[in-house]
Amino acid sequence: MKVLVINGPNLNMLGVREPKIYGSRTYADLEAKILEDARNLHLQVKVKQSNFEGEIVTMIQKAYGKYDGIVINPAAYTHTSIAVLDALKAVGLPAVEVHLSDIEQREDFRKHSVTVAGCIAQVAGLGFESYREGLKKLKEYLEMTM
Ligand code: CA2
Repeated sequence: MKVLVINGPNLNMLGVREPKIYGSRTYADLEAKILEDARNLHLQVKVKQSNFEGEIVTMIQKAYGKYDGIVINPAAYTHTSIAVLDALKAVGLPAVEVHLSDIEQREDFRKHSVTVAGCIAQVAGLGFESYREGLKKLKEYLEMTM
């Protein structure tokens, strides 16, 4: 099973500031952890990051026909991007939305996710483990449907 992991804006800044919310590990640590989890789950995973909404839309579009599913942390675009939502709906690939922090317990503007409507599930608040749980949920879904 081939899975594309997409990380949105500012996640490349992990470990640089706000360690109380996002932890002190870096983006390189996150990528390494996702790839280790993927190996343990016997998934073929590619990890990508972009600070640009249109680039994320293009990543989702290009995943069509190449990957079996998507794990996505749209970061701030979670709360605003109908373009990312439409791309997820357009390709129709099963997607799981993940967040490091528990967005429901933060500022009001973070409580609502626009993009989750294009996903089969959401995992939030588990730090780096949110990605492992997201990969697991996606694998379970693919095993049921493929
Ligand atoms: O909790 C999450 O994973 C978020 O998707 C992270 C986003 C935020 O906009 C979402 O509301 C929740 C932020 C990405 C990282 O932002 C940083 C900010 C300061 C220092 C380092 C990273």
